[in-house]
Amino acid sequence: MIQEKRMMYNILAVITVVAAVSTIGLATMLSSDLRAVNAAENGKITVHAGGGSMTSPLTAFVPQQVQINVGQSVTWDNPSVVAEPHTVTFVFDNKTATDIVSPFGVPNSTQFSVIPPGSNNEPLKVPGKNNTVIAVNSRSYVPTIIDSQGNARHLPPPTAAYTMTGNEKYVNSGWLIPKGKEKAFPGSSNTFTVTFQKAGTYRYLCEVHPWMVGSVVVK
Ligand SMILES: [Cu+2]
Repeated sequence: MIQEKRMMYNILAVITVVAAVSTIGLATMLSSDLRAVNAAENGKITVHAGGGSMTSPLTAFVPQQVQINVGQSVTWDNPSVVAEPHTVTFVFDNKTATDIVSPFGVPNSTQFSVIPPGSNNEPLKVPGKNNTVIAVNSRSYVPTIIDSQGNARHLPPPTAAYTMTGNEKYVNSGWLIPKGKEKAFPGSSNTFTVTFQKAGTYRYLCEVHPWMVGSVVVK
């Protein structure tokens, strides 16, 4: 009998904890949604890339879809509690799809020194190939535009702004890091603002978490 009572108490305790955790999670998501709505009401449309809490990070865009008029701008930020990077990446030409890390040939030298000296870091050389390293891809990390002719150029971080003509092949925010947490990712970005000049539906994804997708509907 006592054991049965104990089991009941245990089950009740588990249910209470699960309910509390769910409520906190829901409240976090709802407050993110509300922040986005409030931002839009002030005439500035903000979309959050990521968010959530330290133990339950959110890998999603909030809101996932926004609707704007031609000439309006959308700003993406990263409100994550941890220094989790996200990108806002429009791939209009599949040939311009890319990865966050990539192998690169180093024909002249493979001598790298770590910064700061003595830190627990080492560049990744492809096993068996001393002249090939794996490195972070600049076209993912740095704000990058590839125009209709295929010419790539970078925009200056950390708060790049770009006016989209609608003829680009690739438009990427670079790695968005929560403000104040850039130490682990020097030279990364905090926000990315795009002004849309042509009506249409613009879908984008995060290169770090490819299941993170969103869209901007321009009327
Ligand atoms: Cu992401």
